[in-house]
Amino acid sequence: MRVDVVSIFPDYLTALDLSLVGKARRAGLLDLRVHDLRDWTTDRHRTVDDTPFGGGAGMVMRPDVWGHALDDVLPEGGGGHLVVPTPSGDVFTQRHAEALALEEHVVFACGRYEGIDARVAERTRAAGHRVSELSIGDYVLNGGEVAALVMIEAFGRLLPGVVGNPHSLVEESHGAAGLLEYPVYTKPPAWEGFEVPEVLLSGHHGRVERWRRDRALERTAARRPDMVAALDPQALDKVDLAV
Ligand code: 6GU
Repeated sequence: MRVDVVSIFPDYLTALDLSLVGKARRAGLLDLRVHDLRDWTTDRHRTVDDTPFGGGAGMVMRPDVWGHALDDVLPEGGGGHLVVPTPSGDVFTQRHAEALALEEHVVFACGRYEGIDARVAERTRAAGHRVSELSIGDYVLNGGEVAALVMIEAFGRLLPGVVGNPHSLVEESHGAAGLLEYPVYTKPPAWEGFEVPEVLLSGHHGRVERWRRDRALERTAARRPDMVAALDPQALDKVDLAV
C-alpha cells in the first residue's frame, strides 16, 4: 500500500518510523512518504495561507499551493483517495480503518489554521478521486497531523502481515463482537493485596470465556451504552444480561 502525507510540519510524522508502522515500512508492506507542502510554493516567503474571503479570524490555506502538491502526489487520471483530516468531517471509526487498509493509494492533506480552501476538495473530486473529510473526535487540534497519525496507525496495523497474531485483531475493542475488551491480568496472581479473579486461574476454558464475555458486556453497558444499543439482537440473545 502507498500512503503520502502532505504537511507544513513533516516532522510530526517522524513517529511513523517507530513501532508496528515503522516495521511495516521496513518490511515493504507500506510505502509511506511524507512531504513538506512548502516545497510546492513559488514565492520567496514560501507562503501557504491567506486571509479568508468574507472576513473573520485566522488564515485559510491557499488552493493553488495545495493544487500543485496534489497534482504531484495523487495518481494521474483519478482513482486515488484523498483524506482531509478536519474537525468538521465524519467521525473516523474502526470501519473507516478497515476500508482504508484495503486501498491501493491514500493521500493525507494535513491542514493548519482555519483549514484548506474548500475548492481543493471540489477540484480533487472533479478530477476523479475520492475525497473523505474525517475527524478523530469532538475536540479541536491545531492541525491535521496528529489526526493523520491516528488514522495511519489504525489502518496500518490491519495491513496483512503487520500484526504478528491476526487473532489479536479479532478479540480487541471495536472488533467483530461490537463490545469493548474485557479486563486483562498477568503474573503475579497476587500483587500488593490485589488479586487476579479466581476464574482466570481455574484452567476452565468455558468459565473463562463466559466471564470475559460478561465483563465485556458490563463494561460496554457502563461506558458505551450507544454500542450496546447498536448490537445485533441475535448476538445479544446469546449473552447473559443479568449483570
Ligand atoms: Cl482531523 N483535525 C483537527 N484540526 N482537529 C480535530 C480533528 C482533526 N479531529 C478532531 N479534532
